[in-house]
Amino acid sequence: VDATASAIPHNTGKAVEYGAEAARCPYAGTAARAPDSSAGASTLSEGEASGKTNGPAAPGVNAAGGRLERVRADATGQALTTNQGVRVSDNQHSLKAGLRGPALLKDFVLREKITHFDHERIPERIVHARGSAAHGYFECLRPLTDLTMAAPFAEKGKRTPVFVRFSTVAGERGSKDTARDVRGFAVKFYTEEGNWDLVGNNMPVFFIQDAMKFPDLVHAVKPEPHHGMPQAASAHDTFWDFVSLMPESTHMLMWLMSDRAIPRSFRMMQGFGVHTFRFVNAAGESRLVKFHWNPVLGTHSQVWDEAVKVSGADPDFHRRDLWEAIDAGNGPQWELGVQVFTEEEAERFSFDVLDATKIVPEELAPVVPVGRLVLDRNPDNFFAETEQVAFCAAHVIPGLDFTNDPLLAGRIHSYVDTQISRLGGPNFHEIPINAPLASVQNNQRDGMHRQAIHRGRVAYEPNSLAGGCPFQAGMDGFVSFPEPVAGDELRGHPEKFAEHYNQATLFYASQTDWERRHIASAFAFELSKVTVLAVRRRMVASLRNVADELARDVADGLGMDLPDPMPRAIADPPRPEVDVSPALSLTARPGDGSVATRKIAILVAEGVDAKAVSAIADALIGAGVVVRLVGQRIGPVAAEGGRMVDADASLDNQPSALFDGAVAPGGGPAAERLRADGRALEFLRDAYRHGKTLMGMGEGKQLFAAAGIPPDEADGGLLLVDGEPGNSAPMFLEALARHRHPERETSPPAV
Ligand code: HDE
Repeated sequence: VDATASAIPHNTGKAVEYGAEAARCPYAGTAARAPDSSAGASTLSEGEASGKTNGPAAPGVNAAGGRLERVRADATGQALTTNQGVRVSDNQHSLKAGLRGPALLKDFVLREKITHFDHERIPERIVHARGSAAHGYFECLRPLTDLTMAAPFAEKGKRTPVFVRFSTVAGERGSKDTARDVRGFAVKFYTEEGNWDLVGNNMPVFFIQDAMKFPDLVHAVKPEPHHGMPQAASAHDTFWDFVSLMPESTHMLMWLMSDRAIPRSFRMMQGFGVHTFRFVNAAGESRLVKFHWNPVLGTHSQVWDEAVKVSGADPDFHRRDLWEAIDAGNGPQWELGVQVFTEEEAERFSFDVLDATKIVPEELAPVVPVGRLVLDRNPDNFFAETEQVAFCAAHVIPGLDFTNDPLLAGRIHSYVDTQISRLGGPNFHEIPINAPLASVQNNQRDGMHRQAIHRGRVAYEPNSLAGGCPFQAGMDGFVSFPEPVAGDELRGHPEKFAEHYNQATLFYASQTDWERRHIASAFAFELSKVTVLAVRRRMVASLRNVADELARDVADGLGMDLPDPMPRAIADPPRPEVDVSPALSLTARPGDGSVATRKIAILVAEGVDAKAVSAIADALIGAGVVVRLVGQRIGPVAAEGGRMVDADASLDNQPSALFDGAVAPGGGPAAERLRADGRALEFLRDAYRHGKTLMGMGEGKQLFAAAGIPPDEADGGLLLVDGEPGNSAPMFLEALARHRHPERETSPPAV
């Protein structure tokens, strides 16, 4: 429509009020001709290459990428259309009877747009609602054909595409990343034998032994139903009421109160399959197996005060960290390790391997590295991939099978069931992120949102009208391991399930002093938020069965007397095989010593020593560190001698908790300005208290004194240096590689 073509206002009565120009025909919008759609990637046709393959992905090729290519949409150079492909002339105005008249019901463009918008949200996951995911591959480094037929372990160097989602458990979809919580670690392997989902957590045990208790556990930890608080936190009455009545939770509580529950990064946490699974080889022989993901960067955590501050400064801290690392080409890696043992060996353990509140200590079955997981591509679309991905503990492939773990049994049911309401019907396996690379043929039909167009009239088996297809695969298909079963139907648990404390004690005994202190103060903090005294008392009484030292520290922290120990379920518990297992300490996995992707702040202000800034920044960047110049405000800063440096962050927009360490370079006027800025002093105090690596250079050293940070030769993470700036960089990098300096901690904090 040519807006100038007609001088007659549409609303003749209002021409004056709105001005003749405005009252003319509606604004036409800018029109661009859509390129020939036959060449575009945004429409689908059966004829297009689907990217589905029946063979293993070639090394270096992510076969899952091809599958998603089929549905990727890109509007570059295209005109706006309705969902029916009709080009939209005006996306600014609804259709009205006169410019000030009523909107018309026949405006199908507006109605389609609003209707779709009204239904944009789907229910969030009942647990693990908040997550972040990435694509990558699993590479077999050691073939396991003697143990399992499972496709990913078939040959050395074989790569299987994966999609991995990390999550918190209790918080809602929009909650924060650094809550004290378990983290989900769910891996979908797109194998040529079908999809295998290893849906694990970053802790190797769980709160409960039997699926029957899962809804109770989740109701207890979620925000309390009357007022919907607290969000993403276990520090409230109902959680502690429940777990203090469930001594089987004690081992998991030790992990949850440890720093494992506040990881520094998804990239720096372990993952575990938790349950005991089965490997089955081609001869039909079975071994029991536990899965471990060990991060190449090591296991590292935050401290509580830091996690609290991060959640205010950047609630997306872990999501951003994962995204940025992959975006920068520093995708994280994990080693997959397996603990393999026989049923006979398991029989002899002092605990039951079907009990998900127990680990198999590495002393009893070593963790053997068999492959590596590499995450190298961010999703294109959060909703389509991260939100719609549907993991399922029941998704196994030939070569893998379940055990009779009663918690696992409930999971085998739950995951498919939950997707039916979350993803709106039984066809969620057709959503591109969930669709297997292996081809799918069966006689399941119809249902909400069916994508496949099944041809022919046969949807049953056996049949003769379709030549008997699709036919049963027989021994080529998934054959359940023929585990013998016997026994009466009854509700109860095996004898060894009744021992609840041995491994909680083992975990505590295996921690360093500072890890133990953190555990005690986490218990004290969480229980201090509990308003019912009897619940606090019951929990401390339970902790007396773990370690008296711990119970005493927690009771001290709560200002209460030590209660009598809680009576145990069994009077004469079996003796554990090991009293200490060093692998349970975070310090057991320092990582490969690399400082790449760590974030360091260099504090700058007017008059800063620009030479020192660039010398230290260059050295850090050379080692792969992410450097930010943090100023009193962002933008150019006049440095000493007329040079300029550019502050890309400010003391307000990136506070100290977001960094792994900080440097205060020299330059008298800068030091003077920052000394007078409470935010700069707070920045250093927080970094110090959080155990981070710090360096003061020349006049920059004055800032530490002003912040009340005492010089301490014995503190390897506090470097106060003079002289050539470049010479100090190696010292700083070495200290940074140690991640934290918890030896400087005092209780209460001196700084
Ligand atoms: Fe889950 N769990 N779970 N869980 N779980 C879900 O499935 C459930 C358990 C885990 O990134 C739900 O799709 C039951 C243990 C992860 O999408 C639901 C029981 C472990 C994720 C469900 C457990 C997990 C879930 C919610 C006890 C570690 C997120 C939405 C019998 C081994 C996956 C969904 C993702 C998600 C049920 C216990 C890990 C409701 C019934 C133990 C990582 O189906």
